[in-house]
Amino acid sequence: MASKLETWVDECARLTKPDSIYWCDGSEEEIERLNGEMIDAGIFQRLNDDVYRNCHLHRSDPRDVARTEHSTFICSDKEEEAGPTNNWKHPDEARAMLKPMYDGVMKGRTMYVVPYALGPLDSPLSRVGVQLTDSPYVVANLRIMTRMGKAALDKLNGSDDFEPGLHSTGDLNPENRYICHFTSEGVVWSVNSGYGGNALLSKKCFALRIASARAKRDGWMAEHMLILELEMPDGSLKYVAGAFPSACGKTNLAMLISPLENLGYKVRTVGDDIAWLRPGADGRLWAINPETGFFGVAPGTNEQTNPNAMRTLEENSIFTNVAVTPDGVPWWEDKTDVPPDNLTDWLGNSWDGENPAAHPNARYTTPASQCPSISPRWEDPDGVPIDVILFGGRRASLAPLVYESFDWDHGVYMASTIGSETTAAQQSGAVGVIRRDPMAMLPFCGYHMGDYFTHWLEMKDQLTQPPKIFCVNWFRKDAGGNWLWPGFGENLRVLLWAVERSEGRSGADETPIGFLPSENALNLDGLKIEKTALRELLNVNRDDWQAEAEQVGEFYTRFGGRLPERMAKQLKALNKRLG
Ligand code: GTP
Ligand code: SPV
Ligand code: MN
Repeated sequence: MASKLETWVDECARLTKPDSIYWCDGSEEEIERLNGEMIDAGIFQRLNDDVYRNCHLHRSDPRDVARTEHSTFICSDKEEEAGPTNNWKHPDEARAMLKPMYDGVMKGRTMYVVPYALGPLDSPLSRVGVQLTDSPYVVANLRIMTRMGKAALDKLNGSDDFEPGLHSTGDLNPENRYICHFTSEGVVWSVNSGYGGNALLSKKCFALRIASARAKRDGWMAEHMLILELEMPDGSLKYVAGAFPSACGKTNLAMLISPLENLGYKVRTVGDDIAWLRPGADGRLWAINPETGFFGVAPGTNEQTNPNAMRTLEENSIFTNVAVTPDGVPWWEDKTDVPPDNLTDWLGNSWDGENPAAHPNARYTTPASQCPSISPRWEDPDGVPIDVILFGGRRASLAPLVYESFDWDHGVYMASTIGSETTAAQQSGAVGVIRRDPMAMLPFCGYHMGDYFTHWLEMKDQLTQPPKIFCVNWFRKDAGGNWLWPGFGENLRVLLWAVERSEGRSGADETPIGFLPSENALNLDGLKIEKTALRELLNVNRDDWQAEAEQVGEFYTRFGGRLPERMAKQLKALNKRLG
């Protein structure tokens, strides 16, 4: 009898009608052949092998350069299950709409069957997925981002227990773009996009949206989090997880270079985007990075801000929508102070020197194993025990550099309120309005956000040694619009305070919003920062926080009866403390 996998591949092939079907094994020969075919087809451009060995440039369709949240749907049986923060379509309606789009869509193309594993193969948390796609570019990306090919198929070993995802780039028409998650069956259908989180179904679709719903059911967590390892001068290892909204600094924090290395503080990388966490037998929260690569924001990445990323992406990497020099060296804004001459921009035109040379969401896809700061424990099947969880957004005002929650419930409350201020760069809405992005999961929570809050609260019952929860904000600005905090590597100083607090060391002052570092509690050794800037960074303005609490109250009304009572209680208590 045919296995579920064979039956499903056959069914999808009858619908999409590819010329051929190819099962990926993940081998070296396979990727070399695919790269060659993509170069011949103009999908890939080989970069300069002297400086970027075995690297390729891909220019996506200019209408297909980022995730599209308005075309992303949770197709649960009932609308209520998707909640107020997700787009919803009835599964029958979604299937009826999508089937004609898939009908014959792969004619003249190859259907790649891509088995992949999320998480170390021998981890209790790991899962196998299989993506069907007509995009060799997607195959090449999945080979870097996941444990792709034979190893995953061997792990599956003929069983039915895999995550099925059907993907076609179709005609890339944004009007007909859909990323649909059938949450009750755990199936994803994605059509008319070839980009990142829309098309690499392992990433946001399975490792977050589908996994978050499973995690709620089965008592674990799938989160939009980096994981880093901090070695203390006594050699002990501390683990920090951090959730920041997209393009708000996870990759940079995960790879930071310690400015206090001479004092024995070192930072290593475990993951930069997604964490799967489960309670261990010891009552601690253990985390794995389900991925094997980084799909990182290129612009802004340079020798000063993130040298570890710069070293990682020098080999075996894919660059999407960056600019390129005549001799095949990739370039993006702020890679160097002065742009090189005669650049070709991300659209393939001679760069005009005015518009961005690289698309602002240009990305590199690069193997985690090449990262100089990768932790020896990054593939530990048990994961790493988390001591500290950070949440942060981009707040030009209000939110201090760091503050600590009073307890778990208060931490979950704080996490539910994070977000970023809209700026003049955004098209609609008044400047200074907050886009709330609870736990940085707004676009990635596969079920009702109110139930997700409940899940967070209830996880505490499984933990005798829960991580301590903090909020951070690297993005506070002065009246002139300048960053008050240097950020990047210097963020280590905040990590240190948080870790010390988790051990019951280091000083803190109680304020209405939480504990803040007391004077001299932050290690500022060797850092030049004005006293006034520091005071501003650690200031809690009661009037502003009262206004903030009012806005949170408005935000909470969206969740109606599904807002946990314990969260409403936290808001009430905050209001009381603010007087
Ligand atoms: P996704 O991959 O979209 O989930 O993003 P991410 O959270 O990994 O974001 P990333 O680390 O790529 O950072 C995105 C932007 O934030 C870049 O422009 C960085 O230069 C900027 N950034 C990161 N850390 C800091 C910091 O500490 N201070 C300041 N001012 N900017 C930062
Ligand atoms: C994000 O948007 O949070 C990303 C990039 O990490 S993507 O994979 O496109 O979702
Ligand atoms: Mn992300």
